[in-house]
Amino acid sequence: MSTATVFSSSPVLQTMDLTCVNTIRTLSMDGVQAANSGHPGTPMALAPVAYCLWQQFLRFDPQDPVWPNRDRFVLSIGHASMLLYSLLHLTEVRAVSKDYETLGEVSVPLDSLKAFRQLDSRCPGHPEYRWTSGVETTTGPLGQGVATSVGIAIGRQWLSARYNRPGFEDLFDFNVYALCGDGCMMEGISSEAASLAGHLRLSNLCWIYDNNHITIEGNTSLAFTEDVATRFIGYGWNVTRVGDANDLEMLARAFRTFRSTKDRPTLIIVDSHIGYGAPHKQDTSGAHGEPLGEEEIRLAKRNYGWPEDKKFYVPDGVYDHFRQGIGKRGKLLRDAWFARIGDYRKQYPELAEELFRMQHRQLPEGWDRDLPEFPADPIGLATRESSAKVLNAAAKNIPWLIGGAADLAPSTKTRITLEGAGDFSEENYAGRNFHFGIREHAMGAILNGMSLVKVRPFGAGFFIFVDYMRGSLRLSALMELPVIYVFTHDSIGVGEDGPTHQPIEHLAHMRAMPGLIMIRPADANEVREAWKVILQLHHAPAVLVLTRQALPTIDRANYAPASGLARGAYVLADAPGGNPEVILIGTGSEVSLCVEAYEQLKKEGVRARVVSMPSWELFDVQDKSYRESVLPPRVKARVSVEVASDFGWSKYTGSEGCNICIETFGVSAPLKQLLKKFGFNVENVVAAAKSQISQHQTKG
Ligand SMILES: Cc1ncc(C[n+]2csc(CCOP(=O)(O)OP(=O)(O)O)c2C)c(N)n1
Ligand SMILES: [Mg+2]
Repeated sequence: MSTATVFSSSPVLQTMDLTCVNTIRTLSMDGVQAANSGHPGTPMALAPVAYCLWQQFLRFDPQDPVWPNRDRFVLSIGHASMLLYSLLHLTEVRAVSKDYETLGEVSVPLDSLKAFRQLDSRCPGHPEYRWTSGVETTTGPLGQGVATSVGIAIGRQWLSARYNRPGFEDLFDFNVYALCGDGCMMEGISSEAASLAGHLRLSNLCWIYDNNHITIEGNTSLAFTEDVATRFIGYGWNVTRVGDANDLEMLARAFRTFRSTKDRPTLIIVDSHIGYGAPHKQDTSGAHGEPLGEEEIRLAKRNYGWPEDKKFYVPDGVYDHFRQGIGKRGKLLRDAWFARIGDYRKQYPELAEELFRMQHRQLPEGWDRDLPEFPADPIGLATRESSAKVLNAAAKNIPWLIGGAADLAPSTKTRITLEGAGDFSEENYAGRNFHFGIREHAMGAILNGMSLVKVRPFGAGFFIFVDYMRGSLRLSALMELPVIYVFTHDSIGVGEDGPTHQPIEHLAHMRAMPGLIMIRPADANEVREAWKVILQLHHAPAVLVLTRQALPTIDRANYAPASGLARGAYVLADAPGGNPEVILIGTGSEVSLCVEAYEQLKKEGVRARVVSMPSWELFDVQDKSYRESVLPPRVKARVSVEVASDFGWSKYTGSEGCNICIETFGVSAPLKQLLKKFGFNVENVVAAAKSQISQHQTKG
């Protein structure tokens, strides 16, 4: 097909529509060219799709891009970021401050488009939530966007079910659109998420699949021949097709079909031509991920009937056209919503108050009043058990604390057992217990999506399977979303299940991730304190790491209070006069072992200190004087005890310290045998402490 034919085969584009579409295309091409890197081809192909959706359908007010009932647009093909940036620019979306006040300036001025991919530009390589207003979620790792969109759609259903009332059925009725490509479709996470979306019959969810048959290595025939339509029909989706991405009529018809489909999600498969209009690069992988080049751009612009030498050109009337379309419609909808929220507040003051707090990430008054205290108990209970109690006590007072597990709620003890909590299902979108199925990766992305609509989600599983969801968890951290991850079965403590189920390097993995708060509490009262800290986080995801096996509940009359947890590490037991010869540092299940060793050492006249260190991240942000009061620099004899890799521990023990750890995979056996095999017993800790003392004395 010659380019001319392709170009003129767009029969239904009206003049102003065409001008707007071509503005999006040329801004995208020029942005990538100026950056000398990026992905021009897909924005060129999908400009009409995005234009049709935004201009005719999206219920979005560019003047208030955080209006809670706005439709969400997710660019799952994050590499096509210039498509989104061009739209944000042309629709004059306003910038929003971090505390959600809408500011006067535009989010993406033309200068930002010109500075695509440059330091500090509002237009980074891939769209970043919390950096560019109008970006609903960070995308780039393929598949994450679509999976997150399922979480947004789930969150919307939950909000509707809880807060909509007769006469206020439209309080929450927004739709979620996600634009995806071959890459998203190939990634397993999209299958997990689509399967759940179909199961839950999320009729507010629409994915638009750019079926261009091109990925980086070439034609999709290299690796992808499945029948996507049949696959999605199998998931229970409504599947429709648009044979030409330039056909605005057909696109509009597909979006109308989506809006009138009330019993399942919709997939719109759109056939497009990557690099549309570029004479030498259209339909080739060459249009995917590199600038077209000045000459090819000139020729493409010629094909569009565009001034060939103009760059970043926005013809007269384009801004105004968007103002009259999405701008006007969005503002009317948004203003009407806010007008009615006043009536809602009068009729349902408590629900309105809940919504206000939730949307501002605040907690209800008295949210922590029922959190339990646990009496000292040498046998104690597993931290997953105490966590269940604390979680339920918190959930009682925080109605939007909702979540579930990847088929492991009975093991992770994460069920909300409060009366009426219910199960989230197609029949009951108000349920607070979620069944994500055995889909860890999608669960993480779905939690992100739920958090993006401001409910407080938690997700649970065995710690070992964090491996399966690291991609999503990383985006929680990158987006600064306060998602709560509850991971149990945190060590060789799982015993007989063996090395496939025994985390070793996982604590180190989590500690290495920026922006994440991990807490591994030592007993039931530390669990309570951990939840307290976690629930008050606004901009960080938390990972709570819990045991399967019982841990003694430390006698706080003899040892320091658990409230020390909030500072990440604290002196639990100390030498007389606060003058230790050696410091024992433990986390989680190893803290009680350190205490036992401490008592033994005390009997022998050795001055030891026990530091419980449930969270490196919380400790590292304390001021220096606190940190040095816990770990005095002069005390070099130090022993860390943790049933995991020692990776990173020398940061606290020094290169001459001792790390009692596990350097191999685990083994299948009863826990007692394992603890002996790996050296987690009092004798070993005592011996290590003494050896540290003599080693450092000799040196000193
Ligand atoms: C998880 C993940 N793996 C690999 C990549 C690198 N990558 C970026 S775009 C791309 C090809 C995507 O093809 P497609 O979705 O069809 O986009 P198109 O080329 O059609 O724009 C790849 C492999 C990525 N961004 N994310
Ligand atoms: Mg493709």
